[in-house]
Amino acid sequence: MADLRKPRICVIGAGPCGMSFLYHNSKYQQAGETCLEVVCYEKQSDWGGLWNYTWRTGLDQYGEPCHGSMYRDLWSNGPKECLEFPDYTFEDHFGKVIPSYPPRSVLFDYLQGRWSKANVRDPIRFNKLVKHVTYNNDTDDFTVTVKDLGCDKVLPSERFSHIIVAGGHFSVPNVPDFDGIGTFNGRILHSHDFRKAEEFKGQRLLIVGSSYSAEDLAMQCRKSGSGDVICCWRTKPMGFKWPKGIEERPLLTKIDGKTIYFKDGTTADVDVIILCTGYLYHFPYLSESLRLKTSLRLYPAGLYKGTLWMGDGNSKLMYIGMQDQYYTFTMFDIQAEWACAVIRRKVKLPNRQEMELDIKKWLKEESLLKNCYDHIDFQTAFVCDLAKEVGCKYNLDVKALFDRWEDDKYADVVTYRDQAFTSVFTKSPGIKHHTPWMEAFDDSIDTFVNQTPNK
Ligand code: FAD
Ligand code: NA7
Repeated sequence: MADLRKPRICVIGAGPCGMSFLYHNSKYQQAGETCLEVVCYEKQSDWGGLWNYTWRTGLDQYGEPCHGSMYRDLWSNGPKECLEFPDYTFEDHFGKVIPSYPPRSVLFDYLQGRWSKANVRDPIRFNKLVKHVTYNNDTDDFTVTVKDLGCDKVLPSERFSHIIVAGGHFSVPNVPDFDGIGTFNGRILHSHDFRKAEEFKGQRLLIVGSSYSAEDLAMQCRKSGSGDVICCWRTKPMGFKWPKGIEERPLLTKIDGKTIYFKDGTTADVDVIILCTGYLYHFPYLSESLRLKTSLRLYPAGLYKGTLWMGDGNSKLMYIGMQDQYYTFTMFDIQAEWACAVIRRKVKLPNRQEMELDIKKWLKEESLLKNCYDHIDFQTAFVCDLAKEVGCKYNLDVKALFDRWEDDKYADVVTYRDQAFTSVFTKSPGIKHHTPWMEAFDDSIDTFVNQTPNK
């Protein structure tokens, strides 16, 4: 049984969220606070979560569902100044100012720089899949069962006083069915399995969905020479001023051969269907009473401060990064810092009734939001509230940058990634990339970073 006087913490996942927890735990230790035992189980063979790119799709080398949803051509879909860590800026990492929309490899390098500097790899057990987590009412702790994927062996169960769920929620595709889809004479894939835009050169595409993946895959595929792209929407169109070759239509109603029928009575022939229909919250490893069940939203119900599970577990199970995300790395980081502070009793939890009331207040505010600018305001308030709780010395509010990003996208979805932003932490003026995004095909760190600033 875990010694409850001394927390023993299990972190599930070594993606940005789990790593932020390890980072803040190590900060406490560096500051001379008690050293708590933390074990982080990661089913992949390296850290980084989605940022640890894989070419694989379907099942991984161990026969487990492949976690990766990122594609090779991915470039940041928001300015890096919106996700920059105040205590480890991009300038700290690269030693110079770099443009605002880096490719995937540059962002991953930045993340790894912070983790390596803090030396937080030690607690991670790689190739270890968390299979079951249950809460023990009688002993007020958790039993965790883990499989060593390399040895194909379930290890003896372990007991922990706290659980940090940081397994991500953009890995299990939501795959709807459409009339006639089974007879479609072409390729069908979900964005989870999309890896390389070049593959679709010359192909006519139907993209289902009207959110980030739909927008980005439409643009990526056109950039790489695809044929015409039709994006179709269920609730509302994305509404950008699309470049030639991309259009939006209402949702499809049926498919016959290669012909797609849409709600507005139009038809089109396509070669490929890409389902950009989002992801499921899927935590099969958590027992029912510990399992967050939600759709993608800014404030998943049942989490105090968007983090602490109000169901079973006696306030000792926390989820990080489960929100819909405008803020990413800095939001995960402040949630992780808050979780550390709760475990170390630096932040005192109010009684249950007050926690419920706090959740209700946020849910009410969430229900009143009308557009993306409101969403950004809401998440800014969420991040700043946590920052206040932990006494964070930095101002994490980058709402003005997010608002400008949205304006840029609506002004021109082709050129928004060519804009330059100023870091709120270093105040160094932003610089433009040497090549417009639409013409930039070399996404290596070297090419992106080692360029002459255009000042
Ligand atoms: P993940 O990155 O998913 O990491 C979770 C980790 O948990 C993984 O390593 C996984 O292997 C591990 N894990 C899961 N279950 C288990 C288990 N049972 N046992 C052991 N280990 C387990 N964000 C941005 O800021 N900028 C972007 O440009 C951007 N682009 C994106 C593009 C795509 C296609 C997607 C899907 C997301 C994008 N994101 C982007 C958002 C992304 O969600 C976050 O940046 C970040 O990766 C979330 O971190 P996480 O730790 O919550 O989850
Ligand atoms: P999202 O943001 O969850 O969007 C999913 C989209 O799929 C959204 O437009 C949905 O329409 C649409 N959808 C879902 N189910 C259906 C069905 N049955 N029929 C038609 N359309 C459907 O997922 P993304 O992959 O775009 O983004 C996830 C993350 O990846 C994001 O945070 C980025 O960082 C990258 P709705 O609007 O609900 O009608």
